[in-house]
Amino acid sequence: MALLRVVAGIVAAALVLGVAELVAVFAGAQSAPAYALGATVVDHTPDGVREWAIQTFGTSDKAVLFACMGVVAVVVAGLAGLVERTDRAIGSIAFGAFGVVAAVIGASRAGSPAGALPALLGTAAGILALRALTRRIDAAAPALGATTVPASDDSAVTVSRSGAAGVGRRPILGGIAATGVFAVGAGLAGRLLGGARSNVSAERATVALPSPATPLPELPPEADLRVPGLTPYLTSNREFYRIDTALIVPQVSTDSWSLRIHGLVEREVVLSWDDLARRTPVERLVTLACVSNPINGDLIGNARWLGYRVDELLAEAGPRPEADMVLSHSTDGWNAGTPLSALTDGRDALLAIGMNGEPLPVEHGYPARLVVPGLYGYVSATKWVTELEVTRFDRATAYWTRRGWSARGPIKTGTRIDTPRGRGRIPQGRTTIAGVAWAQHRGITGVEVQIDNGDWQPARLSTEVSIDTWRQWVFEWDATPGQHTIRARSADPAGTQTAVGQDVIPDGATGYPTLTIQVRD
Ligand SMILES: Nc1nc2c(c(=O)[nH]1)N[C@H]1C(S)=C(S)[C@@H](COP(=O)(O)O)O[C@H]1N2
Ligand SMILES: [Mo]
Repeated sequence: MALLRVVAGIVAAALVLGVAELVAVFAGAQSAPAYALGATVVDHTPDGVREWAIQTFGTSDKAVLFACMGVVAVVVAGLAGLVERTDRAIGSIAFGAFGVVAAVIGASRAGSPAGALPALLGTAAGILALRALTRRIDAAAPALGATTVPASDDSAVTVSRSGAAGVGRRPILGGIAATGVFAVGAGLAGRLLGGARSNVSAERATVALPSPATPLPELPPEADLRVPGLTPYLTSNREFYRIDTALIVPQVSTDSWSLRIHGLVEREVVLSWDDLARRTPVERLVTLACVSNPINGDLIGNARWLGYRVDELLAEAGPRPEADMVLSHSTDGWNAGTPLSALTDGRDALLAIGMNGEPLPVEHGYPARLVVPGLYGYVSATKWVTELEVTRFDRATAYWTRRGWSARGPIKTGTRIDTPRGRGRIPQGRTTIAGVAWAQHRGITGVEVQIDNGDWQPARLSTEVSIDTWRQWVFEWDATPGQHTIRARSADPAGTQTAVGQDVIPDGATGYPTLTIQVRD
């Protein structure tokens, strides 16, 4: 009996989510409880946990979050089912409480009262199902020999057991199965319809990118040294790291997209996609990096970005003299605070619409995002961007700054060893050590390699394409048998990067990448 009650609670909860998914097709994907609650958890996850999740699960962190939420939901729903009785609706009250909370969060996520509907209607369906299933279980309970039957009364137990299969259990199991089927059907239908309705991939495939004012010059032959195992100079869209807080990739169509520039400006400006089309874009190479990139990590990539100069767009609105920050907002409520000076000092800060010759991939911000050379993504690279709010650092606080990260995030000079890779054993003799080095908007002036605490020796560098992109480096080494420690470090015009190790929080990791390898004899 207890098991049936637990299962009833779980299928009733599944019905809540299934019906909610279906209603969310009309109320907006952001309002589905699974998404709205997940997004709220993401927004309130403590720094340490977030860092641990990113470093442990990488880009699967979102799947892990949903799995954890699923486990919690199953446990809570099972308990609610277990305590529910026809004349004691404790489980239903728990469902109702969940529904109210999810409705409030759904409405606020969707930005409209309609966002409450998925949770409310879903919960109503779930409570009806839980009540109906509980009534059947309670009605059958005496016949099924509930725990109230004294164990010593053998005849009573025997009678009730025999009645179990025939009278009581079949309608209960039927009800549970029907509820489950309905829940899964509604959920799948909601997902399919919602996906078809909002998916912008088809639209993206039809976007014809404008040509830049001047085409990018061809890369110098030595920009990419093409060493086996070494990261290519250009990162393909497929290989490009993805970091964001979005549990559902925002689907923003060019028709609905606009960029509003407001706040401390002379005149508010709203640009539609067609307004952009009347302007001429530029194309630039910029290496984007995440502040959460650990030493030797891969949350960094170099792409060719097509976009409109942010300094020109801002000039149309006319920032007031007291402004010193631009808070850029995305459709999903995320934001970044960028120093106004970084957007207007002449560097190639772009409102990007193209990445490596294609419209922005949807997960990289389609149809438009910011790319600012020299600044970590969390303070600059807003994807799905629709608003530039000109403001001041002492008035506004951006998403990650509220969560303990630095308000300002210039990219720190860094070095990565790509080859040889750690752990494996390598043969003795001539060995190519190679990697990448970056100091966006300052430029890499040199890379040095150290073997076993010996002297630092200069590596060979790829040709500098721009100070906004990384450079490859190569060092030839005659590997001798035994264990060796390899370190690398870079310099920018201000000097050699710091050897002091620091974690990614609050403004980026520092320290030299170190590799320990075994050389065979
Ligand atoms: N809307 C939105 N934009 C965002 C983020 C986000 O969470 N939401 N994350 C930022 C961070 S922390 C980084 S490092 C870059 C990563 O961009 P990519 O995913 O295209 O590599 O996007 C930035 N833009
Ligand atoms: Mo980031």
